Amino acid sequence: MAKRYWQEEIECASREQITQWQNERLVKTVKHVYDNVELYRKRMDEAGVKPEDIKSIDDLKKLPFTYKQDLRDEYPYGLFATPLKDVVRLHASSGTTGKQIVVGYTRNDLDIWDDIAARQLYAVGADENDFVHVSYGYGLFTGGFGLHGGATKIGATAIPVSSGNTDRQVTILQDFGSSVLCCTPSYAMYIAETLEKKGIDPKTLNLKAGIFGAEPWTEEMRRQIEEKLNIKAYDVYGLTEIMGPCVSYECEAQSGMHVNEDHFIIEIINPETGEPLPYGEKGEIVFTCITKECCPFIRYRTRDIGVVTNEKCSCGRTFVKMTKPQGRSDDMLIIRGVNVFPSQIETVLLKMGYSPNYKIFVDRVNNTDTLLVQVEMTEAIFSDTVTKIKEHEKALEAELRSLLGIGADVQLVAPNSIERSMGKAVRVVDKRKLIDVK
Ligand code: DLL
Repeated sequence: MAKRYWQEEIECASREQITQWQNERLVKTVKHVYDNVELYRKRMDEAGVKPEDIKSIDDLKKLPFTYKQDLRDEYPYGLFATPLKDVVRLHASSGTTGKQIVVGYTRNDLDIWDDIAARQLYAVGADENDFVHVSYGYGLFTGGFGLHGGATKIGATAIPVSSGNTDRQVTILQDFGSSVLCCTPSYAMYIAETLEKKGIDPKTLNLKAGIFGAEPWTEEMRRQIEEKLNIKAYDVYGLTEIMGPCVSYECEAQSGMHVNEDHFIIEIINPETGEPLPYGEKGEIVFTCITKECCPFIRYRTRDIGVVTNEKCSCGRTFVKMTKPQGRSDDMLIIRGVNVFPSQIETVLLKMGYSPNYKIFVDRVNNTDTLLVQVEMTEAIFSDTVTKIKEHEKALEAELRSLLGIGADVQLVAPNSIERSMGKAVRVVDKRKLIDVK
């Protein structure tokens, strides 16, 4: 793919230039939130930090963290730093637990969002000749509108299909000539499965690339999607609180996502102590927004676990890259004292030739944690004898034990028996938590 950028002078800027932008913008943003949001003023006063103490990004660590709980406590508009008359759009997310959180955008915030989504689309090879098929949900979720804004900004034809109605998605893919598909990776797999069932060869479609994110997915899953849809599959990361999709974006190197550092400062911290960690070390991802007007969260604790690298990228972009988040610290399962990420289980399943249609059940029986992995058999296994199926289960159990370091039970279930997801897949049922809540 020829090298192409939406904003080359920014995406390929020198480190000195990026640092200069970050220094100037951080100073301005800290003053903005201190002057306009009571919570920041209170937290900074308590920490003994004044806006004047923040002169450059080296002073970032002096600033208190912001948490998702703060958005819940200040629901709905308590953290907005601009008057409501300047807010032109609201987005919200309910997450898996608790009250929903609300984030506002000014006109200027939306322009920036469109630009970073445009960077993502350019990075995967899209331009004004493309048809961008957006199957992320439109609505309060940021996925649909986020990619849509980028598509119209680059002059491509946006197809705002939204999620659901998979038969119709397929018809549109065929009839409208969609060339870039945007949806969750689990939904991309479902679309691929539907094509297969209908006997449609993906080579007959116009698709060339996909922008998949909003949930964890593995490299194995990427390979499967690329093969089944005959496209290049790119990762995209973001969260409602920061700016929805495209906070970081993958380029043709497909080896991590460039963080839009002219708008967001990324830090990796030790989640236990809050201490910043150097590049290359694994920890919790923390973002500080430095150009947003309405909700410029400062040192926002994402709970996502990842690694940042500043190695030179072959694409020419100079923004640092973050790895695929390896799960959220609050998604991490602790089973019999061992940390288990659902993505580790997915890696094993896909390597062993199973589809990414699985469910993980965790329970506590007689004070001992139990782990059950349900996965759909392949059609070939389905026609095997019961004894053979048991052997396949044992083989998977052995593989899981060797990777996770603890035993897991495996239950192979009939093909197509696990419910498909049109948005973020819910794969873990932790019955221990359900009991705790009661
Ligand atoms: O999922 C925004 C988004 C939309 C991102 C479309 C990408 C594409 P939330 O619903 O607030 O926002 O969920 C944010 O999803 O903290 C991560 O835990 C997870 N997540 C997002 N992208 C990825 C990814 C959107 N590429 C939460 N890989 C984040 C792994 C991801 N996890």
